[in-house]
Amino acid sequence: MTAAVTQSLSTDQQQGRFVSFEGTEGVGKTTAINNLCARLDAAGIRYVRTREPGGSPFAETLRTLLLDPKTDITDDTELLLLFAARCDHIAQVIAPALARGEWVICDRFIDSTIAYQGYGRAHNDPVVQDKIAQLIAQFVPCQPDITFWLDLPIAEGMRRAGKRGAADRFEQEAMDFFTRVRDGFVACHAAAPERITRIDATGSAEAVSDRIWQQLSSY
Ligand code: T5A
Repeated sequence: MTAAVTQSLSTDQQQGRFVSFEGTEGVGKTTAINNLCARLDAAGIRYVRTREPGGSPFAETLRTLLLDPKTDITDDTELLLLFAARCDHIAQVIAPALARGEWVICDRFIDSTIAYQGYGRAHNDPVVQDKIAQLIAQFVPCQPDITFWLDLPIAEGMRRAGKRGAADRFEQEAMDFFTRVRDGFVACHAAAPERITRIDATGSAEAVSDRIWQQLSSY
């Protein structure tokens, strides 16, 4: 297993890479990241596993507030808190790991903001999309090398996520919100096909992980 995995990544590929995972609720990002990290462990590749919102102590504090169903804030406040969390996360975790030559495996990053805040909240309002673009330009010095967009019918993701119990502030949104969010990921993919790879997230967790590994190995 270890030898096979190591052979499937070239020496160059074993240098640090910034890999993000994206998708609507319950598509299987956490599960896919677990499986990827197991393969990276087996290959002896050093990586930092992290997530957004969150990833650093301060950003995790903001995550708790952002996901709390009792939090009552405007869309602009939500957007700015997401970027405050991201700014700290990049400074404390992502940039140092990349500088050390390690891989960064991140559960959600900028595409989630475009999809959730730009499409889900703001119905693709160009004014809001412009705000997001400006925030990315100002505060995101490092973008992922590779993004895996796990695509699954919304209802199936909700069904998978629903098995887990209480819904957070985002999971309480209605189906049309998540339909717009998926439209947002479709748009992100169309705008950056060289960075974002669509992964069919139907089928078993093992099959999804194999699709991701196949793509990563050929990157
Ligand atoms: N957000 C985030 C924004 O609005 N803007 C932003 O800029 C950012 C960064 C974060 C929330 O914040 C929002 C988006 C989110 O609503 P999160 O923790 O990332 O929250 O939440 P989710 O995406 O909802 O994470 P989930 O844990 O719900 O989904 P995952 O990680 O995609 O799915 P996972 O792996 O936990 O799987 C869900 C269930 O399905 C099973 C698993 O065992 C689990 O029970 N499963 C499968 N079942 C069958 N077949 C498979 N292939 C399966 N894969 C997993």
